[in-house]
Amino acid sequence: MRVAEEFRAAFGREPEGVWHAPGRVNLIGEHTDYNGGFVLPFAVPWGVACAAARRDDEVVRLLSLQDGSARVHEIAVLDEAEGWTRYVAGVFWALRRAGHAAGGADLVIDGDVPRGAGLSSSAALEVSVALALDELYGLGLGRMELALLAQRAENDFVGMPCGIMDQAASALSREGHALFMDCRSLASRAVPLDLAAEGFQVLIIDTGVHHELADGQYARRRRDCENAAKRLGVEALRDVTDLAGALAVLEGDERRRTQHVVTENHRVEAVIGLLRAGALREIGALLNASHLSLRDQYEVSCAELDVAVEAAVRGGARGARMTGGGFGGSAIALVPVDRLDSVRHEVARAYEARGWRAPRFLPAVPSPGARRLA
Ligand code: GAF
Repeated sequence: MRVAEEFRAAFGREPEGVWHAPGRVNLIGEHTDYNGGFVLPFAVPWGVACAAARRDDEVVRLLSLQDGSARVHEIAVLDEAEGWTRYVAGVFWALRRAGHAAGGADLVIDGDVPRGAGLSSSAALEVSVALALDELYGLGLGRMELALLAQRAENDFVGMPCGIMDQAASALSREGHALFMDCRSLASRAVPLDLAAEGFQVLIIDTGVHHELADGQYARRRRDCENAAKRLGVEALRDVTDLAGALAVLEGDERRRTQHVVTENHRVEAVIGLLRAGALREIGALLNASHLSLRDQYEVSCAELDVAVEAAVRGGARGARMTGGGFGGSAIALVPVDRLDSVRHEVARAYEARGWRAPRFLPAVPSPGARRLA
C-alpha cells in the first residue's frame, strides 16, 4: 500500500496501521443538519487513507502525499498548525480537550477525494485521523462520538460552523446503503440503496467552481435559521409543525430559509418512504423540488449548479439537485443507466454553450464508511 510505503520512507519505521475514511454525497436533506433535521447522505468511493504510529511524546509529525512540498510538518503546539494541517491538529485538540489520552503520532495522509468537488474531503481527513487515534490509543470511542469530535475540531479549531452530516456520513456509512439520520437525536439507520439492481446510477456532476464567500454565506444561513427559530419560539426549525402559521409571522430571509428547512425535512421523510416501498424511480421529483427550494428559498445555488441540474433532467435524469453546502461544488443526478450518455452529453453541451470549463462526471456508488485497511 502506497501510504504505508511512504510512511516507512518518511519516518524510517513501520506504521502501526492504515485507516481510511470516505467523502460523501447527500441524496437529500440539505442545510437541515444544523436545524436538528433529517439527512440522507452516503459515502463515495474516494476518501483519505492515513498510515499512523504512536509516539511517546505529544508531538504530531505529518506528511501529505497531496501537499506537493513533500514536507513533514512537525506540530509541537497544536495552535500553531497552519493551512490544511489544522484539520488534523484540530482532531488531536478535540480528543485531548474531551479528556481522551491521545498522545502524539507520526502520520502520512493520502487522499483521492476530487478536489473542490464539495464531496467533504475535510470530513474524510478528520475522521480517518480520529479513527486512527481511537484505535492506536485504545480510546474505545463509538462511531457517532468520533463524528462529533471531528465536527468539534472543524467548528471550534478550524472555525467552520458545519453541522454533523459530513462527519457522520464518513464515520457511519455502510456499503450499498444510504445513512438516514436524525440530526437532533443522532439516531441513524442504514437504508438499502442498490442503485445498480434498479438500473440507476447517481451521477456526480462536478461543476469545478467554488464561489468565494461560501463560508461566510454558510454562517449567515445558520444565523438566519437560528433567528427564525427564536422568533417562532422553537428550539430549532425542525420543530415547526405549522408552516403556514410560521410563514405568516416571518418575513424576508428568515421566512424563505424556514420554508426551505421545513419542506426539506418532509422531502427526506418522503424519500425514505419511497425507498422503503421499493420506488426508487419515484424520488426524482423530490430531488428536483429540493434543488428549486435551495435555489429560490435558501439561495445557496449558483448558475453552474442550476445549469447542470436542468441539463441533466433534459438529458433523461429522473431528478437532480445540488449536493452539499452549495455555491459551487457538485450536483447529483439520478440517471437510468441507459440515459447516462445522453445526460453527460446534455450537461457538457450546456457548459460549452456558455463558455464554461467542462464539468467532470463521476459515479457515486454507495461505499463503506471509515475502516481499518491494514
Ligand atoms: C456542508 C456542511 F458541512 C454540512 O454540515 C451541511 O450543513 C451541508 O453543508 C449542507 O447540507 O457540507
